[in-house]
Amino acid sequence: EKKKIGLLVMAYGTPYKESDIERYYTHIRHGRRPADEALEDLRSRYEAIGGISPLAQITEEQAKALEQRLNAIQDEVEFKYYLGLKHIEPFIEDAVQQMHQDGIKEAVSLVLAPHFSTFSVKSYNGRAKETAEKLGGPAIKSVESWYDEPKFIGYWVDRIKETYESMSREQKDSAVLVVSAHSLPEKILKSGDPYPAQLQETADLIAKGAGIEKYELGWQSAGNTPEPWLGPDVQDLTRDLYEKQGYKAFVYAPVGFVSDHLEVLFDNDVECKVVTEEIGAAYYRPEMPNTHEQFIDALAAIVLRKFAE
Ligand code: FEC
Repeated sequence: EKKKIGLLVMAYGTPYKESDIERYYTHIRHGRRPADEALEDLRSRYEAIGGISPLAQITEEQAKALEQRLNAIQDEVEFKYYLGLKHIEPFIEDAVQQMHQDGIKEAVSLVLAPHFSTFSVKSYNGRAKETAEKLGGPAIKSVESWYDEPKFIGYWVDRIKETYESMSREQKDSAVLVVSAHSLPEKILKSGDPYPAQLQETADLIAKGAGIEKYELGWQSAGNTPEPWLGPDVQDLTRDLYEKQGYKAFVYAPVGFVSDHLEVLFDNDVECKVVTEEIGAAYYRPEMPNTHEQFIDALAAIVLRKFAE
């Protein structure tokens, strides 16, 4: 029998049904219940993308596809996936507990977000390791970031090339690529968080690979709090670029995310699109990685490299 290796796949999580929205939002707010107005606002955003988010299903499909791929490209060990979510069950702690109960001694953990930040990846990996330490196993090797993984870059390069090829000559000549990730409070900069520099590198690599000269970095989905968040926000950036450069086509690549979910289906496909319509420019948003083979291959390469360390 082959040795079983835990594949801890961690992701943000999403409400499974409408009635989960309140407890989910409360968890995101560290246990503080949101005001009725904020809750209603979130409900209406889910409503606008069809009631709930496709994220739960996509995350599970990604984990399954990754397990399959890992077991197809090597036969030394057998990888078994465990889903651990940040803000809803199965929580990260539940997944580690389950690995422990199943007698898993070694595991590799991967967050389904490419860029490291103390606010995101560090907290996922910290929760996993803390639980494993409390229980006395498994030993977890944690991937910290994979924003420059060649096959991941290749995924976006190909989608962006396809997008530009689908444009009319006139659009292509006056198009701009907006590469974005989830905004975070600006205070992360004080502790030298690598998040913005990693996004810049992802953008540079993609632009180079796709042969695109006009590209800009943007931030999206910032929280509604009084503190300053990383900017420019993608909507403001769109308006600003239009005013200064007169671009006729905007191509959004939300590379800080890997799935179709609220932050893309609403914040890009509804909110950014409203702005492009206002200014009379074309809106493009290439397909998210989801379970695309090229993307799953990228994740498999990352996990195997970590496992071999
Ligand atoms: O259900 C869905 O389809 C959407 C899932 C979803 C993803 C996601 C990714 C990230 N977030 C990150 C940071 C923050 C910070 C706050 C915050 C707030 C929310 C709210 C919802 C939400 N996030 Fe999220 N995020 C998703 C959903 N996020 C809903 C609450 C309402 C709102 O503000 O819109 C602010 C918390 C606070 O108030 O203190 C900070 C980061 C990512 C990307 C990395 C990752 O996936 O882990 C960073 C998907």
